[in-house]
Amino acid sequence: MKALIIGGAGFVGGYLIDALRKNGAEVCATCLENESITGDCSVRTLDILDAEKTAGLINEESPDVIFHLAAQSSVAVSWKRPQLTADINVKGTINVLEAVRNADRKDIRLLLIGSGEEYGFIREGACPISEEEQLRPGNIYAATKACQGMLGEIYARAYKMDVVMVRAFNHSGPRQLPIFVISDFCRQIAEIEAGHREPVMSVGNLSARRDFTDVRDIVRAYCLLAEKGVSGRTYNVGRGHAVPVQYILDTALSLSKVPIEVKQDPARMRASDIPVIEPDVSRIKADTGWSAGITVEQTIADTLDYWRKAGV
Ligand code: A2R
Repeated sequence: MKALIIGGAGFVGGYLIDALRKNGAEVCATCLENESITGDCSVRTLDILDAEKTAGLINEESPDVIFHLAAQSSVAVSWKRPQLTADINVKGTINVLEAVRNADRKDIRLLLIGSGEEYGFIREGACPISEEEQLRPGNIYAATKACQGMLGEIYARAYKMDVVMVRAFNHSGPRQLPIFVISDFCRQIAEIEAGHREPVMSVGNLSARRDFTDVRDIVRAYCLLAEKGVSGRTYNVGRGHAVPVQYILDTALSLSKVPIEVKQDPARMRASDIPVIEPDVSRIKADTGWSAGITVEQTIADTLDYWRKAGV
C-alpha cells in the first residue's frame, strides 16, 4: 500500500509515519517549506493553498490512501487569525478534494481528520456523543473542521468519491506541544525537578472531564480506518471514557520526584468550559475492531519521561 500524508510535520504526522511503516506501507509525507520531517519516508514540500501544486503532487505520487492532517490546528490561533484558519482548513481541504476528484487514479481513499471540537456546545445528557449528534461548534477552529467534514460528505455523495471522515477527541503523548494539558503538566514537573522552576504547579479548571487517548492509539485507528472504514461515513476516535482533569493532575503529581504545590491560575480558566466531553466509539469498534489500548497513566508516564529527557 502507498500512503500520502498531507501535513506530516506536526505532532500526529510523526507517529502516523511510524505506524504506517510498521504495517509495511510505502509512505510519502508533505510539509511546508520551513518545516522538516525526519521519519522513514519520502518527503515533499506542499502548501495546500496552492491548488495546482496539490493536484500535481497527488497525481505524481498516485497513492492508495491520503491522510489529510494539514491544518491550522490551534483554537487560540483561530480566534486571532480567522481568515487564515478558514483558508487552510476549508479552502485547503477543497483543494485536496478537488485534486483527488480530478486525479488520474479514481480509486484513491481520502481520510479527512477532523476534531471532537466540532460537537461544541453539547446538550445535557448527550454524552457519550454519537456521530449523529447535531454539531454546535463553539469556536472558529471547530467551525472550519465541521465544514471540512460536511465537504467530505458532499464530495463522497455527489462524486462517489471514497472519503472517510474522522472526529478525533483529545490526544496526547511525547513530543506534543505544552499548550495541551497532559504535556503542560508533565513539562512543568520536569522543569521543577530540574530546579528550573519554583515547586508550584499552575493549573486551570480541574473539574472538566475529557476523553484522553494516546497518540499511538489514535494513529492505529487512522490506519484501521484507511483499511476498513466505510466510505462516506464519519467516525469518532477516542477512548470513550472521560476523566476529570484533576485525575490527570493527580496521576502526573504521583510520578514527581519532588513535592509540588498546586495553584489555580485565573489566566488558565476558560470562560465557557463544557463540563463533560465523551464520545460514543461504538461505530469505529464495530467497523474496524479498534479500541484504545494504552492507559492514560502510561501516556502521562511516557510524556513526563519525554520532558525529563528533553532537559527543560
Ligand atoms: O502550522 P505549522 O507551520 O505547524 O504547519 C502545520 C501544517 N500546515 C500546513 N500544511 C500544508 N499547507 C498549509 N497551508 C498548512 N498550514 C499548516 O499542518 C503542521 O505541520 C500540520 C498540522 O500539524 P499540527 O498542527 O501539529 O496538528 P496535529 O496535532 O498533528 O493534528 C493533525 C490533525 C489536524 O488536522 C488537527 O486539526 C486534527 O488532527 O485534530
